Amino acid sequence: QTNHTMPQAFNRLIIVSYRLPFTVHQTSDGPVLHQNSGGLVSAVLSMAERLGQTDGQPTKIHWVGHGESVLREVDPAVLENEAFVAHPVFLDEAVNQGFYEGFSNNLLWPLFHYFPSYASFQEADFAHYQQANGHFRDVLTNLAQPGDLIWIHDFQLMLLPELVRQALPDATIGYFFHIPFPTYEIVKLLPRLWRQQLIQGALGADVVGFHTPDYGQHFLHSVAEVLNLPILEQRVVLPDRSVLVRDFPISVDFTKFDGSAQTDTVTSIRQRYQRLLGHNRLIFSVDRLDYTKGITYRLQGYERFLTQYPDWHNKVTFVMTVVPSRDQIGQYQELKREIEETVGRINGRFGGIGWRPIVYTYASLTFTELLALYTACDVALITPIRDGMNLVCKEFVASRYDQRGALVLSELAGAAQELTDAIIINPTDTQEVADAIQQGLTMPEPEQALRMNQMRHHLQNHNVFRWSHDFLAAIADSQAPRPALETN
Ligand code: GDG
Repeated sequence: QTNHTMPQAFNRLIIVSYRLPFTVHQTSDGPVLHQNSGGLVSAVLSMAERLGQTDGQPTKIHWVGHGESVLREVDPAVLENEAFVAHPVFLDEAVNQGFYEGFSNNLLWPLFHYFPSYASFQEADFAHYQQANGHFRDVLTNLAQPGDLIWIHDFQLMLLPELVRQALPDATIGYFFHIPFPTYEIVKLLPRLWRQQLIQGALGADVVGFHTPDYGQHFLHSVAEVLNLPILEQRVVLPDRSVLVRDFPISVDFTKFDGSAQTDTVTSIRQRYQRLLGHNRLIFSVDRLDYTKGITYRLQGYERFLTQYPDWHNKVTFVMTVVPSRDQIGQYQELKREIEETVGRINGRFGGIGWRPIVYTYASLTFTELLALYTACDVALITPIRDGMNLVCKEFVASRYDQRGALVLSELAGAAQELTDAIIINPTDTQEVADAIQQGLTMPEPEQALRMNQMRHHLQNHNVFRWSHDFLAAIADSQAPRPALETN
């Protein structure tokens, strides 16, 4: 693995995201924090290892995020482990509701994924969004010291970079956007004041990062349209400084997936699954319950495949896992009902006593179960209608140390711009999906190996450590003195 070192220019790293990387567990001794694992956490932990020492101890990462109310009572010692110090931002329930469920999940999420008809424009939600971003700013201004690097994440905190900039004009701030940034035609649907504040908000950072060059271009176009600011190459020119806007494609911890896939635990779960499924060929998908993930079109594509390629009846099983998410919201409940109806219909139409064409679960998998399925399947079917990046497809590729399996990937996932050796499809074209499943199931082994190796090679080099390193290095670079930018 390439050694990506932490730029030396910073004292402490402060990560800011809506969620803290902990889950709270209630025990008889009171609440205990349990550290989550995930891409961002491992990327940040790898940075921690490279931050060096403070008073003979590894330097800890500070993480600011929304604090569940149980954390109000806890001893501050509980908010710290060997790697992190958590700084909870406590929000009033109504504020959190309007900010997170309302403005973030019911407006920005659908709008920025090109589902404007799902977007709910509520003035009260915007007020709560402003208030909540202000609470994050308050916690940060109490915490930050000169020399710190503040790295803010995602669409819930779009106003925060500018709020921090106003309070701490010399702060070093990075902002990374994890979802698509849409074309100006979509941004224009936001009331004038909202779009001005959101774009201005992001520009409080020194560097604004996106997954793909397109998202960055869309953002720059909105900057020009909404704020009428000059843009020079990839920099927005402000009176006293400039902001670098660039793509930094997020990725996975390649070595972790590659290594874990080869362990005895994963192998034995994989063999158990294969036995249970009668050694059928396997198609696999996993996503959070979300209308952006294209689950219904995927089912229709599979149905078309079963209709047109009947030789596969009894010989193939589609294991489709949907992970519970936001299912208190009407649109998500409706989607869940639609998925379950479609699964029932397809299983009823084609299945028999000894064969279920779709094995559907609405639950989360453990990490080892996930790896067992990544490595057991013949085809991974990843068909979002819109996805900022999509890490599932990258994890699947990283897990395939055996160089087998085919990836069917939507052209509307950010990842499709990198994983060009996948079978790239349009998810709404159910005929194309049906044919891609057939192509994946019948792909000769040498071709599977060739494609898989190209993609693995790419991910080995473009892993999550490179992502965080490149982002932080761009910030360090933006701090270096440079001649004033001039525009004509
Ligand atoms: C957002 C953007 C962007 C899923 N089910 C289980 C499970 N997972 C893990 C996967 C993967 C993660 O959740 C899902 O990541 P994605 O990237 O696919 O999707 P979003 O949650 O929508 O993430 C997305 C991402 O941010 C990063 O910037 O790529 O475009 O929408 O890591 O492995 N993990 C376990 N059990 C499950 O059942 N253990």
